[in-house]
Amino acid sequence: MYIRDDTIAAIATPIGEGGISVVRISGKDAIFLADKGFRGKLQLRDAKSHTAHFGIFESQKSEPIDQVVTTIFIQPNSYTGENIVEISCHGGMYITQKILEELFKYGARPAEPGEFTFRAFANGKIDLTQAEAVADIIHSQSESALKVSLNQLQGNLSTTISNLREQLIQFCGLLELELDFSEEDIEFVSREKMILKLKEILTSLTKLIETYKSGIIYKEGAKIVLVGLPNVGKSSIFNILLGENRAIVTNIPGTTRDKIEENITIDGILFRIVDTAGLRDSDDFLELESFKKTNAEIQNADIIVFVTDQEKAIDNVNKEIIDHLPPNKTIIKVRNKIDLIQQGFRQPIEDHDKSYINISAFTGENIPLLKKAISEKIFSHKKIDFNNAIIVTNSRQNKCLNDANIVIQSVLEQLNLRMSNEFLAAELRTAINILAEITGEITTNEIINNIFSKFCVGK
Ligand SMILES: Nc1nc2c(ncn2[C@@H]2O[C@H](COP(=O)(O)OP(=O)(O)OP(=O)(O)O)[C@@H](O)[C@H]2O)c(=O)[nH]1
Ligand SMILES: [Mg+2]
Repeated sequence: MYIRDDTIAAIATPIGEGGISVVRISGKDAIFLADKGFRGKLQLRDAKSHTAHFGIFESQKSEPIDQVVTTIFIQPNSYTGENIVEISCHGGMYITQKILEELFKYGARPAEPGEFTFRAFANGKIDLTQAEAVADIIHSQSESALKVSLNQLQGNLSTTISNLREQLIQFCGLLELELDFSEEDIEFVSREKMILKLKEILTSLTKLIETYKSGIIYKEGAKIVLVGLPNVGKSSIFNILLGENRAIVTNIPGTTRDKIEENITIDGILFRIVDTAGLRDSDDFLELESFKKTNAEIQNADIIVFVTDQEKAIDNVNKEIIDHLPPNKTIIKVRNKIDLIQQGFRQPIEDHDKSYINISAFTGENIPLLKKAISEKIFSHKKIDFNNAIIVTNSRQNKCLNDANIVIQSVLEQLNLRMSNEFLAAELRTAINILAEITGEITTNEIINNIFSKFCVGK
């Protein structure tokens, strides 16, 4: 994608029938082109910015297509920084497409995916982190993901990065200045002060890098995997957490064969919950294939919910499964079917392990407790203030932060070794450029295409 100043048009609302649809036009001729089809009380070229106008939209042959409301944004005060007209028509696919086609006849060009947002970036309305935030907002599936992206759209990450970059530019400038005075052996900045400041910058970078681990969970959801022996109630727990009868539940051990995955939100955080086949000794081929899948899910889990039937909690087979779970994973242990004791169908088993949560997928007892344990475990290190926290959620940004971190670490080592200014300044420039890549002040066509091609047409 490259910078062009022609006028583009696209449908900005989803394809299909709805209350209204919006056709968006951006470019220097946007208002002029919209005026060719619009018949209202006034001509759009005479309208003020940020005003809405009711009228009829006509074809080139002066046939009315629909009653519309046009909204005018005059450059530079618009999403793209160019003249924008948004035509809201009745939400039918035929009408919307027809208005768009007429606009093409009047001289607009079909917009490429993400081209409106690309223009906003190219015209300095937003930087790359904000463009990425726009995509994330559209795709967000939970309240926390939305808040984190909104925060990024407001430019908080960019500001932090720019501040760090600014400090590096200052140091680099001073080092280069010293080079001009190299014969006089002047130090414009003490090396001790520089080391101290660079360490501070490293700390800030490290903090941002650390947020990525939570950031990716906010954005894509943490994976909860239900594991245990057959028939202990994994699918029943899956269904009750989901709030619908998605997985088949029977009293036949080995009911679940293939893993089932669904999204749920707990405390505004997205989770991907996976029901798996019960683990047991078997030589049945199908079952062995199921176990392979269960094991793969265990490896990918952020949280493992180990389920046991209250009656079997102290069985050796149970212990064997627990011992084989990866030790680096967060495990929540639950004893299911406690209703059977309460109703007098079973005698309680002598079991002193307090690390279990006692639940009943049947009556729903203590399911809120299980949910609470899940949401607490996932961010056990700290509670994040979604409204203000700067959280990195994007692998591209994370890679740049890591790269900058490595370069600055090496600058610090070289400072200690009293390396030459030329060398230090060159390294600092590299770090400065890497940080500029995050916000897009320095970028390549490949990065741009990669980011904007993920948008839909009309955004
Ligand atoms: N009384 C009682 N019965 C339960 C409870 N949870 C599940 N069950 C019953 O236990 C049986 C097995 O439940 P499932 O949810 O299919 O168990 P599973 O662990 O998914 O079993 P597999 O898919 O075979 O591994 C069914 O008959 C359920 O109705 C519970 O909390 N209380
Ligand atoms: Mg099951």
